[in-house]
Amino acid sequence: MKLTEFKDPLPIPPVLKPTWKSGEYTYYEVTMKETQQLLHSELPETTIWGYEGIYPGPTIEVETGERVYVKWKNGLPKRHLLPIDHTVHGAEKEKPAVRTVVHLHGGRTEPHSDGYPDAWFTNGFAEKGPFFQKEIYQYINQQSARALWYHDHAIGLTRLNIYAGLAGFYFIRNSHERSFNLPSGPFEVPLLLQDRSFHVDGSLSYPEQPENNGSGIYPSIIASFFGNTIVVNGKVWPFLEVEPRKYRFRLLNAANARFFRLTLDSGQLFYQIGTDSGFLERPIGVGSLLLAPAERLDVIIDFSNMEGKAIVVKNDAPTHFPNGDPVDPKTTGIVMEFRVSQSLSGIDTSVIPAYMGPIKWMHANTAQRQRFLELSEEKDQFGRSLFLLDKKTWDDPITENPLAHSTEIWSFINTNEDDHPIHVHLVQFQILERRAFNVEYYKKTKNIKYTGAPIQPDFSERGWKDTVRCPPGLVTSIIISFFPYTGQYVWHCHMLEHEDYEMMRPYRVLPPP
Ligand SMILES: [Cu+2]
Repeated sequence: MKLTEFKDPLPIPPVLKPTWKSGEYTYYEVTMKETQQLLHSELPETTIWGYEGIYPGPTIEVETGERVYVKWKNGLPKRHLLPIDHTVHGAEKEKPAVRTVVHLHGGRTEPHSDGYPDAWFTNGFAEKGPFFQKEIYQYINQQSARALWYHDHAIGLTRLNIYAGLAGFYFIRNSHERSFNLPSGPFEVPLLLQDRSFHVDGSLSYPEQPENNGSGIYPSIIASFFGNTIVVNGKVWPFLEVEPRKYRFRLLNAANARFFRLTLDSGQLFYQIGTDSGFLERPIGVGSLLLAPAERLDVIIDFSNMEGKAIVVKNDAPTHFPNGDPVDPKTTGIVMEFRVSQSLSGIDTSVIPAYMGPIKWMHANTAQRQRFLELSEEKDQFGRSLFLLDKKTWDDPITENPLAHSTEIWSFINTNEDDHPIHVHLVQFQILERRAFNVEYYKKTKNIKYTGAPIQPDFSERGWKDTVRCPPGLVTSIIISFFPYTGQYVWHCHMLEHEDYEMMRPYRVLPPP
């Protein structure tokens, strides 16, 4: 059964209303609930898990410096919607099947509010993981305007909990952003991109075992999930009616493992104004947008003079990325459609700013330390793929322990075939360079023999980031300052099947001596 594309309008997640707001702080309560939602009008309703019972969750909007408290509550049933692999660390049979913990991705958050994977809790906080500290999380939002997102991070279940629907946007706003006169209000649209597969009864389909993996484990984790439909803001292949004017789109790749490389079939450019963590210095016009899982892009599309046109957003990122199978042009190659069918409600006075302000560039010679960290593919005891960071598992002792307020270079040596999007909690960083090296020689000797000159980051990446693509055969170097908190965080690959199966490590920011 092939669902008809562009059948349903794009939903826009509602903005969450605070439970309490004073001059000092804002307080939200958010309950995770199991509900039914229509993800395509030709499908029966789908059982999903949503923050406040909707998928994606409501958008949280805050100001720079606003003190925000959120009580994340688990109101989910005892039984999981999706197949749990009990051989995965943290998801053992004796643990509660339904455990949740919320991470605000891109936030500079104190450790006990960061959603540490072992700080999980069950319905009504009846049971709690060993790192659980508090019911109400604090976010001080000492960050400039940008798009963050909140999502589940429970140990051994993240891929399943996010697949069930537990993700939403979190925008930080400020007067600097407002001074640009960007398209706003109805002309600013969040786009949360995912892929999903469905059973004919409308229920979410997630593989229970990799094909022919011979592990004998059932259900078994898979190496990467790729769905056969593209879902935007919780609708399969939606359309959006627009006016002939400029729109700002806040793009987020919230897929488990799929990369997106987006183009407009009108041949138009996207004007990119921001990265994961704020504005670029200047806008860039680009024909295609590449988004690895967890990356965000802030772009403007100008629909002026396009009255009556239908513009399809296409995707051509191979699965796996970058060396996998091509997408199917009739299904996973299609994302959504813009219909320039509405008449202009008023003159478009919004602008694409010529300059958004300076970025304080960090230089390699300011780093106190450089760490070389291999991204490797191994086999587990059952013969399944196992991806590791620096050849270590989640349970190995902590080895990344930077001092607070110190600066380090982390160089990710990718010796396997996948491009891994590496995310470091607490911090934002800049990409210094990528450089080709001799993989076979490295595997034999553990020495890096470079085979090419340093490659500068893409223009689209020349800003603050919290997630970096680490392509195969390259050493990808980022520069990070660790502040303002000390304590224990995690860093990991954001392909969720990798993250859940050992491609995640704790790290600790130590107080200065
Ligand atoms: Cu990975």
